[in-house]
Amino acid sequence: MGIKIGGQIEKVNGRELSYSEFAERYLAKNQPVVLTGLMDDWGACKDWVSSNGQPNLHFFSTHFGKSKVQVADCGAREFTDQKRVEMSVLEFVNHWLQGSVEDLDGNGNGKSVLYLKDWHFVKEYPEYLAYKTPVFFTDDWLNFYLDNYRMHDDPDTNQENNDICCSDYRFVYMGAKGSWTPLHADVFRSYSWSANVCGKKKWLFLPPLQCHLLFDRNMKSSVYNIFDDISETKFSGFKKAIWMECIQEQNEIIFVPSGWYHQVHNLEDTISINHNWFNAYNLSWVWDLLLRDYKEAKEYIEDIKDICDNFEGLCQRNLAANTGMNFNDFFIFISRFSLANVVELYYIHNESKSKSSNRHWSDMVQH
Ligand SMILES: O=C(O)CCC(=O)C(=O)O
Repeated sequence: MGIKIGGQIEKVNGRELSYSEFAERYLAKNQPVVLTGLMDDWGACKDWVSSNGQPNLHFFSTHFGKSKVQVADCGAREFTDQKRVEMSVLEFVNHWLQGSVEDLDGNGNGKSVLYLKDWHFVKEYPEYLAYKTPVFFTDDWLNFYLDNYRMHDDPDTNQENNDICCSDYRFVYMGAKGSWTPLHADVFRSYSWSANVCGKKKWLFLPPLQCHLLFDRNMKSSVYNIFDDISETKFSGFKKAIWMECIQEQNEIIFVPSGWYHQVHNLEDTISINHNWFNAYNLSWVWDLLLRDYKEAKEYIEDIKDICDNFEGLCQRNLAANTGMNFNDFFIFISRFSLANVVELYYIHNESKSKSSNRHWSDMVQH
C-alpha cells in the first residue's frame, strides 16, 4: 500500500521575497518552502557541475581528493540510520564512477549505492568560496556559536577546539541517482536548508502534528523507510499519515522547518549544500526536545537510581551522548548568546549615534 500525498510544497522566487516576509510566512509559521533564484553567483554551481549538468567528479578528486568523509551505504541499515564508513573523497569518486560503468553494462545490481553525507566542507576549505548563505538563513545561532565554542565538552576526553568533525552544521552531500536518506526529523529539531547544486531530489514531509503516526505504541521506534511494507500491527497509525511531496530541481533551495519528519531520494546524480540552524523562532523546539530526551534518559536508568552516587550527573551525561547537548550546555549556550547580543546591541546603538561602520557578525556569511 502506498502513502497518501495531500499536497505539494510551495515554490517562491527568493529574489521577490523580503527577509521579514520570509520570517513571517515560513520561520514563524514553521512551514516548508522552496526558494528559487538565489544561487546564480555561487562558485559551486560553476566548479562542481560539468557542462552536461552532471556532477564534476573530476574537480572533486583533483581538488579535495584527500579529504576524509563519512559515506552511507544506502542498502544497509544500522539501528535508526544507514551504515556509515569513512573513506577519502578520491575513493568515493572512484566507487561512484565504477558504479556508473557497471550500470552502462547493465551489471550494476550487485553494487551498493554510496552517499557522501555531512561533509564539513566549509570548515575544511574556508578559503574556497563555494557559496554565500542566502540572507533568509543567516540568523543562525547554532553555527555562529560552534565557530567559537563546542556544544558539549566531555570532561573525560580532552577534545581540541578545532576538530573538523562535530564542529559545525554546514554540510555538502553527494550521491548517485538512487541514493537516499531515511525518515528522520533534524538534529536538535533545528531548521535546515538544502540547496541543489546539481541533480534533483524528491522530498516527502510529514507535519509535526501527525508525527505520532510514525511511531510504535510505546513511542520508542519509528518507521525507517516509508516505502517499505510497514507492519500495521507495529505502526498502526502509519496508514493515516498524509504526506506533502516536493520535487526539488537544480538551483532550488528547500527550507525544512523544525520537527517535520522527512525522507529524501536523489532522483538524479546530485550534489547539495545543507545547513542546520536555529534562532529565536525555533529555540523552543530545541528546549522541548531536550526536556523530552532528558525524561527518557532518566526513565531508562531509573532502576539504578538508589545505588547511583550521582544519578542526575549520569542522566545529564547520557542526555549529552544521545542528543548532543545537555541542560548545562543549553544554559551556557543561552548565556553566551545573550551576552553577545547585549554587546551587539551596544555597538549598534553606538553605530547609529556615530554612523561609524563597525562590522556586524551576520555579514560574515560568505563560504
Ligand atoms: O538530502 C538529503 O539526502 C537529506 C537532507 C536532509 O535530511 C535535510 O536537509 O534535513
